[in-house]
Amino acid sequence: MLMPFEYTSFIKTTAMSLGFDYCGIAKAQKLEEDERRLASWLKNGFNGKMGYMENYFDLRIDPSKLVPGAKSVITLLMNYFPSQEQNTEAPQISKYAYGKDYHEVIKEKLKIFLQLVKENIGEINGRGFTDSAPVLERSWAVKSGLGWVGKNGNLITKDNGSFFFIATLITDLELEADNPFVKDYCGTCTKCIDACPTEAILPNKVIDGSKCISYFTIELKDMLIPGEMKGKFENKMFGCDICQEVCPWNRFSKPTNEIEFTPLNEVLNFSKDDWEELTEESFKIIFKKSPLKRSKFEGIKRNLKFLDS
Ligand code: B12
Ligand code: SF4
Ligand code: SF4
Repeated sequence: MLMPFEYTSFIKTTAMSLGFDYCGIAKAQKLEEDERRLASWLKNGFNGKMGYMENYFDLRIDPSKLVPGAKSVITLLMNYFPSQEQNTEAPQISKYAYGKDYHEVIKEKLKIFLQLVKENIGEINGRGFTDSAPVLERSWAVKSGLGWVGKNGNLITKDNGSFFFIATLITDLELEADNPFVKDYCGTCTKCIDACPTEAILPNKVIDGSKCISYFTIELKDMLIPGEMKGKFENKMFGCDICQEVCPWNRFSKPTNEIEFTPLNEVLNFSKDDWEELTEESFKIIFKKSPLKRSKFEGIKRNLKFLDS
């Protein structure tokens, strides 16, 4: 068993050994400023039809509501920047969705992480999350010193840009906290705001989720995408990376080492015709473990039709 003074370095070494690229720690406390930001975001309806964003408000701003007695929030980042590009003529898929679904890949790693902590430190209370839980992951990443929230709303690291997934582990273990990231390296740049085709990027790092292409192509379950968006999607069929691709900090992106994020051949090489001819049966087999399954076959077909209209 480890001594308490060894806990923090054990956490950080374990994170790296499991394939995470960054690990930062913040003291678990109520997120006072985020409470205000989140309330205003919801009040403005920027969640659109993502009704789940209105649930569990109290849990989102207070980690001790998710893990009783929470003392530390460990934030982990995992690079997903692919080494290969998709066929540029084909309907475009966001880079995060080239390989295996990150929810599954990261969930497995978090499970092992908690197991290792219990084996080496003892019985602790802890829960790991990525994306699907009511946790303000970007805010915790800033509080853990990993980077800043850019004008495009994304968490940006100074060394490697923003093509990272975020995961959090909330625990009742007392750990040494890192200093929050207080600087902002966007400066006078406005490239993301200028490039966003649907004007979803508002002042003060606020994203109108209800106008984001990612929302329309992945989260919106309606049969039709609103007509006023016609001609604005720049061939995006699933998600959108425009505000990250134009960001100068992503010149520093390096390809991921995670084998599970290796792009599917179909993602890289399918032509527009291949997508259009794809049957539901084949979709279910090819994209069984891919993030594309969130849109379902009907969603992908709807998006393709919208790009053509
Ligand atoms: C809902 C959601 C969406 C919605 C709404 C987007 C939004 N901006 O809220 C939609 C579907 C549009 C979306 C799109 C995308 N998403 Co999304 N999404 C989420 C989800 C589930 C919740 C986000 C949320 O709480 N929104 C509410 C608003 C109010 O919170 P927020 O955007 O996180 O903003 C907070 C911070 O910016 C903070 N903040 C602002 N300034 C400052 C300054 C300081 C000092 C601090 C401390 C905090 C701070 O204030 C806000 C809250 O108080 C998170 C996972 C999670 N549980 O966090 C993933 C998540 C944010 N998404 C992610 C990704 C990858 C994307 C896409 C790139 C996917 C794609 N390629 O299509 C796009 C990017 C769009 C964009 N420009 O933001 C990643 C972000 C990784 C990163 N490096 O930042 C996350 C963290 C998922 C994950 N686990 O990796 N997403
Ligand atoms: S992901 Fe695309 S649509 Fe959404 S804010 Fe960024 S550029 Fe705009
Ligand atoms: S494009 Fe410019 S303004 Fe936008 S996030 Fe990147 S550095 Fe910041």
